[in-house]
Amino acid sequence: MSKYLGIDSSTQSITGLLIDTDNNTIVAEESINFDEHFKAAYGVENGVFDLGNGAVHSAPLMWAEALDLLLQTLKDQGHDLSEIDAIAGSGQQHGTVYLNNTAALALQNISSAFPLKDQLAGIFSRDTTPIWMDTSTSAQCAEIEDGVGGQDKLLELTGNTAFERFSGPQIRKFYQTEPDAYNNTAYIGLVSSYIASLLVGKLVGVDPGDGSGTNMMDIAAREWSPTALDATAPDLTDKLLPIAPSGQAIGTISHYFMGRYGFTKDCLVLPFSGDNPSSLIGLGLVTPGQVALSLGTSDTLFACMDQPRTSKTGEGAVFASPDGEHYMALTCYLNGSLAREAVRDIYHFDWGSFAEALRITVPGNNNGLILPYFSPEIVPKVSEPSVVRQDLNEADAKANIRAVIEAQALSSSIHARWMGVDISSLYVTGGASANAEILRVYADVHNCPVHRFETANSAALGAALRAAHGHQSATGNAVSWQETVAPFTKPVAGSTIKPDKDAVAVYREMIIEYEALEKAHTVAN
Ligand code: ADP
Ligand code: XUL
Repeated sequence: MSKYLGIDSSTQSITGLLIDTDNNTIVAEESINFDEHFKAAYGVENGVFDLGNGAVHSAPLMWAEALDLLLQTLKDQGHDLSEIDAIAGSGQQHGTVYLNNTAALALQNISSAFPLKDQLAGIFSRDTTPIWMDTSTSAQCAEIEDGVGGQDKLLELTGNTAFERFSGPQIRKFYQTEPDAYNNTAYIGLVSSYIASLLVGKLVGVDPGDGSGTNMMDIAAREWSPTALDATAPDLTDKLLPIAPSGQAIGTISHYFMGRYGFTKDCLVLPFSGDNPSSLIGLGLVTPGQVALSLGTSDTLFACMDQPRTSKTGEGAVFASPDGEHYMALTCYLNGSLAREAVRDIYHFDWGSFAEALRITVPGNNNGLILPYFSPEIVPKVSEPSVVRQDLNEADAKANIRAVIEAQALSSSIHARWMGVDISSLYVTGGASANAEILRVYADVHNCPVHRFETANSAALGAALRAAHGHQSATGNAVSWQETVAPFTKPVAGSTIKPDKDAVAVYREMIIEYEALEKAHTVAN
């Protein structure tokens, strides 16, 4: 029996996905929603705290508690966790976790008699932690770019211009605003490496996939860049562990998880990566040129590339692929599901009537347009929420719903140009990919077929596949990435949505209008 577990610690939930590679099936898929279980205890809303002025944080202790609940739930459902050969995982990207000098020992001595939350509360040098939705670090972005010798230099070195949500600017802000707490920090990890550290019972490093989302990693060498670290904060090298190659196990599962959930001592743990790099694998994008779309809390459009093609305009980000070989190009929108939920809730719709609204309104929306920045936006850069309507009556619920989806799809086309790939098909994942009416708009805007997958949890699936690939390599049974991903990444039969040629023609015109509206109301990134 060959079973592998993928864990994705995301913005609103933590997901576990268990695969069996003997018969190529997903045998378990379970999510723990943070608001549902922890809103009362931690006060999160949509998994986060909005602290104002663009600062958005979450609670790393809550993520540990959620990990316990996830594994307990899988065990209670009757899954025999002793059958799992290896675990890998992913985390929402960029979020930083700050631990003090008691953390290493606390992880090592943890007792399986008590839950993680009772034993780990003292390990943090910062109780809440900034996540990818945080837009409060524009000043630090400029300072870091200056510090390395300019924006072009940072781009050349790390693959990315400075982004507010990236870890480096966030670390710099912490150092500047809370110098004592910064000095009390012994270890800085990302969401990914923090959850991996819990599993192996020792502090572990960040993988290149997530390291490339920090503005601190030399993208060519896949190692921390001393120049970028110096420009970020003092003594940073001492607080970071070396980058951990994505394909090599970081250890075996700790006695805590063996005692509590029945894992065996041989269960390998692979480095965790970012959720988007993990989705690249989970959608089978191991060949350059393939493109996918994730409609989660954030919406992301991404492609697999041979070389790190960079975005000088700051529209896109480049990450190392956890396949150890390729790169991914990514455009990330903050107003993904949260904007869809905003318009759904304003008009008191549910997802059923939301889909119906899309079904009965016409492509092009009778020229009604919206800029759907219910929250600040990453692409294009918008620092304050601002919703702009053109030829659109705010009272017309159905037209507003269509306008939001059309805006998101048109924007995904405009801001994919920098990737330089010809989008001939789109592989779609994330919670909103369940909604075929949304996917229809994407098929028509991009003029290509859209494929849906069995699971919307592609990051967790990618992690499970990475666990399989890593375990097989470690035990002398290495298989190619193509062979690893192929059986699990076939689109659901009959799910493909083909473009409609009349709608395609409408959107070809509409994109010009939309781009003009966007340009009139935003600054270039
Ligand atoms: P994340 O991994 O970022 O936490 P998910 O990929 O799990 O997010 O997506 C969760 C989101 O999917 C929910 O917040 C919800 O807005 C959205 N969603 C779920 N079902 C539908 C649907 N039928 N139509 C549109 N959106 C949906
Ligand atoms: C990517 C990004 C988000 C997070 C949360 O750069 O910020 O997609 O990874 O999913």
